[in-house]
Amino acid sequence: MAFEKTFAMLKPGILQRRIVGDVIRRLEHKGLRIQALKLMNITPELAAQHYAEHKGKPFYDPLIEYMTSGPVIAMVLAGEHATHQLRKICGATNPDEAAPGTIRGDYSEKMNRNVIHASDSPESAAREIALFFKPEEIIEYEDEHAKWIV
Ligand code: FUP
Repeated sequence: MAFEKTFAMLKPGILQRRIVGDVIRRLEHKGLRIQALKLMNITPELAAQHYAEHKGKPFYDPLIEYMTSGPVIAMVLAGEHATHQLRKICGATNPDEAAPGTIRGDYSEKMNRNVIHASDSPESAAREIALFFKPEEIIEYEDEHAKWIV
């Protein structure tokens, strides 16, 4: 594992509940560096590409409906082992299993409303980043803070 980019998406309920700041604060405090961030409505086509691996499963149609029900915030985050670290901060997919202190553990009650998406591998992250961002939207910059945390 190494310094890498990963992809996160705050799902529609996060905006409605006014907890965007709380969730992003947790990511920043861990040391993850925001390199791209976009408030956007996702089309059914983009949602279908993003969740292609789940097509045909019983939860697929409600998932696409939920993900297109309101704006999301898509992000590129960078850091040491960023994909692994982000997954740990998010907690288990099922909020019943997500530990207190994790984002899903603290803010969600049901699997189909689990508030945040996080890539499950560096390969998925690369695929998902390319779906949501153009290369020029991802900003490389000097991180003065990095020497204190990396
Ligand atoms: P994750 O990688 O943690 O986002 O989880 P998955 O790719 O397995 O699932 C994607 C999304 O589908 C989850 F965030 C919630 C939803 N889902 C369900 O609603 N029911 C299920 O049984 C599994 C997943």
